[in-house]
Amino acid sequence: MRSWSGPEVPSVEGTAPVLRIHDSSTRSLVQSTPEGTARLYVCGITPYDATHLGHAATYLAFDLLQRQWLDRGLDVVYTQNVTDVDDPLLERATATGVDWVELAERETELFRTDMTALRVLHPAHYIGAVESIDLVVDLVERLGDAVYAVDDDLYFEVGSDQTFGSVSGFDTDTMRQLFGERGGDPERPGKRDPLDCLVWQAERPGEPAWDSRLGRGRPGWHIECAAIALQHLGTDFDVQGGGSDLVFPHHEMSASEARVATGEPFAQAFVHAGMVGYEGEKMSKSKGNLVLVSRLRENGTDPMAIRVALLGHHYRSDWEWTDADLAQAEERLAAWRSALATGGLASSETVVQALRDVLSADLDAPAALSVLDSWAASEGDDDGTLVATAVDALLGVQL
Ligand code: 5CA
Ligand code: ZN
Repeated sequence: MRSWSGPEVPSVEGTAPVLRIHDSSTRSLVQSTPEGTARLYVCGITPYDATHLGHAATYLAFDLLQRQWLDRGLDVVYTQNVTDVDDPLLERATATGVDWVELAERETELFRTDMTALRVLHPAHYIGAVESIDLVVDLVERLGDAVYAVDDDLYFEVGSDQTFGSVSGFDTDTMRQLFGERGGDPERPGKRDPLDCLVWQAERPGEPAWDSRLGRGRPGWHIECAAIALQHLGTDFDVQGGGSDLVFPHHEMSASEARVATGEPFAQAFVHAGMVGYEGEKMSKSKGNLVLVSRLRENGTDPMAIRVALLGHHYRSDWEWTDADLAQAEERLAAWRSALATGGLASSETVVQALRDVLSADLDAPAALSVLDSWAASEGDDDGTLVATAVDALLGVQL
């Protein structure tokens, strides 16, 4: 698929400390020490509705991660998928009388525009599920005896993986509950384990399907990300990312499928962004309680203010959006811009070092914004240009 055009990242004198980042699988901060090239996979959108602030916050978290790596002098290979065929997309297309391909293309295009406006770095490999069907078929075949049929559908047997559960660390009851809530089918008769997940779904009347060696059908969700990540990053890549609603079953299942197929670890760290809520609930397309990036943009909001508002919350926390977030971000941005225009500021080197320190400690963007607030209020004989470059490189904010 076509990616979007991301901004250039300027380089800043000096170097960042080693990144420590929270890994869900060990439930601890781990050091991220890729050699030369860092490899990142982030789960992309299911394009049946417009990008909301929850999506934007998650993609910004991984944008910050890449900026830290780049500041350390690493190259980054970034892969992201688009789940452009799946139940919620097909259901929305049917409900609104729109062709599912058109719906997916329209919402993916809007996502690209939103990401560009927010200055989010683009993936080198932006890959759709539909264009990856052959990869999925190959991977299902590599799973061998770990795959079995229920009617004409194919399932991955989680019991084939001794280390199943190592991503989430959840107990069986929690797994069963979340599996049922998040697209799984724990009650389906004929499965070897209620947690076994679909890898290939046989054609259903009125739904799209592709001919393959597995029969006519379409890919399951988790295997899609396993196949795309393995193809474009290989095994044991540095970070698998997404929102915390993907810890289980999605990231658990993809990692398990990939490990069974390859005999290698899937990723070194599993990094998850917290959930953004609105009006008392998780912001979600299915609930419809959305604040859309595109709507804010249409209303004339500066995309940099949206970016600052989102960076004002630590990527791992769950939080609720209010209009006050935007108002505060606009004030901050105005204060920083005015400081830069006026000059007479504290030493840029010290400020840049402080930004690097807080960002390398689990991407603490709120602390970075506080550093900038103090910088804007400081007095000295520095014109602030170096800080502006660092704010662009490390936080993606154009002053
Ligand atoms: N296509 C799959 C991943 S393969 C998917 O989950 N798509 S999505 O459109 O539902 O979500 C896209 C990304 O946004 C995921 O990483 C998801 O975890 C994240 N996300 C969804 N809702 C929120 C929210 N309210 N707050 C923060 N992140 C969210
Ligand atoms: Zn995914």
